[in-house]
Amino acid sequence: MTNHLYDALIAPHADNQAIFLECDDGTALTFKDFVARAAQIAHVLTQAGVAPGDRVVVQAPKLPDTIALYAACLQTGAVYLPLNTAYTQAEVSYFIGDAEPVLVVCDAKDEAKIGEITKDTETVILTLSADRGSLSEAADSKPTAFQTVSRGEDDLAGLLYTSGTTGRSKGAMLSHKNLGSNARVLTDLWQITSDDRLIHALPIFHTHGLFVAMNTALLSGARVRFMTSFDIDTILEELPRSTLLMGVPTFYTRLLGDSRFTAEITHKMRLFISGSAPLLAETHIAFEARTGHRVLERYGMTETNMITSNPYYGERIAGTVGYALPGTDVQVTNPDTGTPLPSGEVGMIEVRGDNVFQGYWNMPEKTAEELRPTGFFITGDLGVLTQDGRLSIVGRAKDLIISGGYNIYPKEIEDVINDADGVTESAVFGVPHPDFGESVLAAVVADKATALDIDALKATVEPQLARFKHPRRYIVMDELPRNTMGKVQKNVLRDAYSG
Ligand code: MLC
Ligand code: AMP
Repeated sequence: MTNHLYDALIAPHADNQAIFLECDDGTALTFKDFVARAAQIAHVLTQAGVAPGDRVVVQAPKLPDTIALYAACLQTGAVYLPLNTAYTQAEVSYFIGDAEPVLVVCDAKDEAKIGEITKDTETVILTLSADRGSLSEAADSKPTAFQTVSRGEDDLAGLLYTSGTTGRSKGAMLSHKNLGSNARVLTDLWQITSDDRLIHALPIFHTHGLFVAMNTALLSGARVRFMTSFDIDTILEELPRSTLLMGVPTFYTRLLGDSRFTAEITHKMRLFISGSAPLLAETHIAFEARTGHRVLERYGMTETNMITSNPYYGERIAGTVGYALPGTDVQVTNPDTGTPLPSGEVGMIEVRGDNVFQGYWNMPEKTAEELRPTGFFITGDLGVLTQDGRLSIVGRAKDLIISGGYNIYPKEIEDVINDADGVTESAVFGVPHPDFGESVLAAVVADKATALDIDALKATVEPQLARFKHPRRYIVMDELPRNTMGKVQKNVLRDAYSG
């Protein structure tokens, strides 16, 4: 029986007594114990009726059992569907409706809310919480071995939702091969081995913290300092005994903002990796000046896993995202015609390779729009290649705000604001923010007849959207700036309200 990803990431550790996860409370779990725990959870999944190909929705805290649940999904052939813990009931309701999971695993505090969403379905709910939960308790009494379900490289391993420019989130279908190939390439390129100790302070519901960080650690047998969340004091404490950090740019600006962050405490560190949002060249330069380390910036997407990386050996250039990963093709095309452009010209970044997803769940038209018959995926990012193939991202063709590494699609927020009483229309846009990179503002045009009450508007909008999507300021305008075609000029709003 072969299982493409389980056999690569989990099975080899069945007898590995080395430490895998070190937690905030001082407890540690060996790889061997992790494999056994995943097997116990796999038994719980099958008992709950999860069959190969079934989706398991997970909106749970960052715990060792949450990672073991991911491994158990691989082992049982289920499709792992993680959700941001900040998502509201309205947001989660859409994902559950679209993905039709057999099982939802949530924090015990959210069980009633999830129950409300699934009440007319057969969906089973189990809980995972810091103080245990029904999934963990059920797993305790299960056997520590499980007959691994056979899965091929094209079978789905993950379904990760990414918001769309139309406002509706799209589920990116990721196969065993998509995840396995990228983990191999990154582990090799970044030279990750069992001698490494990775500081893991990212959430585990996105590609970065789950696949980039955990899959490479599992593949290489690296030790992971598994932090519940980003906490600067803990990071500073852990740096002198660690070798690797993966973070969003906010991690690096926060570290630089702290005078305790010195070259001395980074002397054991081998590699600092940044991604998910642009790392400002000034951050890269200041980081090197402070520590002597050049941050390695890489570029990726939920749909494609990682696409490019600055070199491990060789020049890491501030403001560039490096070369296409081995086995991945990157081209820059004319956004209107799709024709490849020569180096030096700005255009649409497109990517092809084993890392590129299988399409959007239940959305064949969307898949056809973004995934060419040639296998190239149209990223929506604008970039330019040098003659020797080094990529720089220069902008986005998609209307997207990236705040602290979280993607925020203005259309989703505009739809909620426009539905509120007293609003004619709105435009949501991003402005530079010193900590999060970008921050969300909303320009709102009120109905002529009413005086808009911003507090009432917030009270309508905010319960529907995760906190990180909330506009930090509402600006009431008589009308939105538009070009001659009638299109809202968000660049005009951005220029007017930056700073
Ligand atoms: C938290 N808040 C945010 C926010 N994170 N607001 C906007 N954007 C964010 N990213 C809110 C909180 O709700 C809180 O609201 C307030 O800001 C202060 O919170 P905090 O405690 O200071 O934030 P913190 O917990 O420190 O989180 C910041 C962060 C976190 C940057 C560490 O957002 C984070 O871990 N981001 C990583 C996201 C990520 O993994 N992205 C990868 C996507 S994959 P209040 O109520 O107090 O006002 C991908 C592909 C690829 O993009 O290439 O990798
Ligand atoms: P997501 O949809 O959450 O997977 O986010 C993917 C998007 O993040 C990409 O399309 C880029 O716009 C952005 N992104 C990821 N890495 C980088 C980077 N190093 N520099 C600039 N943008 C990035």
